[in-house]
Amino acid sequence: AFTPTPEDRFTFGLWTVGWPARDPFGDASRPPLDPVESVHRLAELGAYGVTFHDDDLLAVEPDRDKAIAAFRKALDETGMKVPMATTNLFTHPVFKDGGFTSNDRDVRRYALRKVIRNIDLAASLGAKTYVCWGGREGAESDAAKDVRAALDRYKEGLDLLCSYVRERGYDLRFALEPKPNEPRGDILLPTVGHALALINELEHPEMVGLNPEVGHEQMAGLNFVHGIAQALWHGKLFHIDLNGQHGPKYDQDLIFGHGDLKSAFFLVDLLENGGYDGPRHFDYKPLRTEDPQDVWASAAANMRTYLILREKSRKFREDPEVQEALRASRVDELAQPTLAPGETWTDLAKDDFDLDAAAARGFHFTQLNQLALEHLMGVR
Ligand code: GLT
Ligand code: MN
Ligand code: MN
Ligand code: MN
Repeated sequence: AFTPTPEDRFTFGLWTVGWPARDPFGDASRPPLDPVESVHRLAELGAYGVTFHDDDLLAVEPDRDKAIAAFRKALDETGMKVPMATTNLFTHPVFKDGGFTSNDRDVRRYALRKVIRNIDLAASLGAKTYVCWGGREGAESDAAKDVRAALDRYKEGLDLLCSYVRERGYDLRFALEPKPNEPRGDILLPTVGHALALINELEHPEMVGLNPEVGHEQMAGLNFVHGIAQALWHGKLFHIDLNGQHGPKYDQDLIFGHGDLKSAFFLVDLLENGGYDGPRHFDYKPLRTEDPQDVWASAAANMRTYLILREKSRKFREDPEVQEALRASRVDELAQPTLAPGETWTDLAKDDFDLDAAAARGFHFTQLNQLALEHLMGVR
């Protein structure tokens, strides 16, 4: 029952299963993984597709043309899709002060060329979303970065990329991925809210949305489910990075559900009922302790956890006691506009309102929350 199929639209970054587990304190604990093998293995596990950075394709084959040919062949053989692609503007030391917002103008121009080259490949593979994670766009010192100028350059870069996509006639939209810190001390566009605000200043705001990552908002101490709900409300949830995180600390990139499980439950409930129809994309890191076989167990665990939570959410919504608790908590009453059609502020004065009675009314949220937890814990 919890076996994924392509209809579930699960996707994985090549850089996730392919992470050789090099960290700031230790060398790689696994050998490099051929993207061709990743495509085949993920297809066997029931995934719908893969996503990639330009440089991910070169993990074992340094010749770009050969690497792309082998990747295309694997996609053809398996029927795997590429709904999203992105650019690595963070590994090479040239990007140490950023790509689009490096103080070094030559680097900014190189970064844009690097993105444009991979956009052509992404479009030819049928990708509909192009992610921009500005991991190096930031600073460690407030003296070192003129943030207002950096935002001008961020906008300039995104405007230029949008105009490129329009000129080429590609069916491609951009998705910004917020993160508060790591690898920079402070990263620009640290949260969903900051990124949404920048999008409104762009030449083509309709072409740019978000790719929020579970762990990144939680690193900032924020409620991911609320962030996703607001992104949906703005029509800006173009894509999503699912993973796990234990609160504000370094970016853990755990398997989905292996961090804050309760938040993962409410997230799946929102994605399944809130109008998101994009891929369910996992951006996690198999633990450094794991061997190459364990990597595939970890990939499967992401999808299985999602499917279990999807089932739990369905049962939660169907449970008559939950429906009664939702009514008792008046959750549906919030959907009712505060003024009736035709009313204005003058009508507010006509209310026959009993202040003491309203103040005394309880909302009974405890019962509702407990029911959710009991569904999640599997006792209902
Ligand atoms: C990198 C980062 C992720 C981003 C990827 C897209 S790459 O691993 O940590 O959160 O989504 O560039
Ligand atoms: Mn992360
Ligand atoms: Mn990551
Ligand atoms: Mn991510």
